[in-house]
Amino acid sequence: MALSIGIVGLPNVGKSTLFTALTKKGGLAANYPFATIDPNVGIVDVPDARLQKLADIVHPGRIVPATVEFVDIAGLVKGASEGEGLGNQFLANIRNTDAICEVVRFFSDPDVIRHESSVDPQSDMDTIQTELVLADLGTLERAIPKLEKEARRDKANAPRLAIAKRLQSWLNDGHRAATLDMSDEERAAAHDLFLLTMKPILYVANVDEDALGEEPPTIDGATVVPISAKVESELIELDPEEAADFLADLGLEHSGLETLAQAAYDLLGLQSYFTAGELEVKAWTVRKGAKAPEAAGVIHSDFERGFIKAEVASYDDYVTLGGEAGCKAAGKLRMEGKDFVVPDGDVMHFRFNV
Ligand SMILES: Nc1nc2c(ncn2[C@@H]2O[C@H](COP(=O)(O)OP(=O)(O)OP(=O)(O)O)[C@@H](O)[C@H]2O)c(=O)[nH]1
Ligand SMILES: [Mg+2]
Repeated sequence: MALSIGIVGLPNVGKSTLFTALTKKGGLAANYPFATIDPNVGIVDVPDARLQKLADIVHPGRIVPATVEFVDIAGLVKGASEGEGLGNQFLANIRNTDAICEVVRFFSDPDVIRHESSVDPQSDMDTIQTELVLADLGTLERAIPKLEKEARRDKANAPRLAIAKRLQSWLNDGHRAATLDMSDEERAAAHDLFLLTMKPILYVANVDEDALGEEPPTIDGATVVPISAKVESELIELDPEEAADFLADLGLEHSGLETLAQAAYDLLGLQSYFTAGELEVKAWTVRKGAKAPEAAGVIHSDFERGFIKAEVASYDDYVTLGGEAGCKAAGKLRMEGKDFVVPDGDVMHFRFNV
């Protein structure tokens, strides 16, 4: 399943510009029927240059990159959680995402009107945080009576009620749910509440073009990805060579999409491993620190259930030695068992039996 990211921010900060650029550039994953999903949901490929290198060796029928799903919603304004503006009714659309990407206006263009509640990046972020916190308080207000009933019916449900109440008072003090100190069990129970401020958040600083090469602005202990939505929307009009030249002129190596996708992977502690065969070369997304059976389970639950062994080559060996046969001949094709912690980029082949 694709990693999904909800885009939030004040009105007119460049959310849709960024979303459109991301979605167009990445192209829709072929196996995803666009017609059946909301127009504000876009699935984009995660660019990974290693896939092409592997394909040059294996000559597969197709290359299948990992994907990230972005969900664009209307701008949030002060009071959104009380029904002000449009954003509030769309917040439900991002309740199921894995992370939140907040676009913050840093660009100066006087022609683009700032929303009335927009003053500067810090106060803009405070406004958004307040609205997300208020939305979560609304969620808790609706959830708590049900949890009380369940706790009365069965004592085993009491811890779920307790954490909901702790979260309520934490959020009432203006904090994000994610920063509350919780045990693993509490965290799991909290997860079932689908709170927006439980999700990891990354900030896109929508900066002026000439600020792209500079140090990114810092935001208290948060991941900040400097992007120019305007540049991204220009990049998608170019063919790959022109786009590379344009990026080079700006002193950049990667497009905003690549940087953003990578930042999201890092934020969520994710990495890729590859499968390479005649049919396809494919990137799979797995947790950092995952062991071989869990990685196998990303392909199919049968692979995890019936896991026997994994044949593994590191990406570097695979490329240097020209593929599986070369790795085997050089003794670099390893057999790994169920305790093997999968590193980023390994080329894997699973043996299983169900
Ligand atoms: N100069 C400049 N203008 C931008 C940039 N990004 C967006 N804009 C302009 O800002 C205006 C608003 O952009 P949108 O992408 O529609 O903003 P939004 O955040 O989706 O706005 P809402 O959906 O209303 O909340 C448009 O006129 C864009 O062309 C940027 O990086 N630089
Ligand atoms: Mg928009």
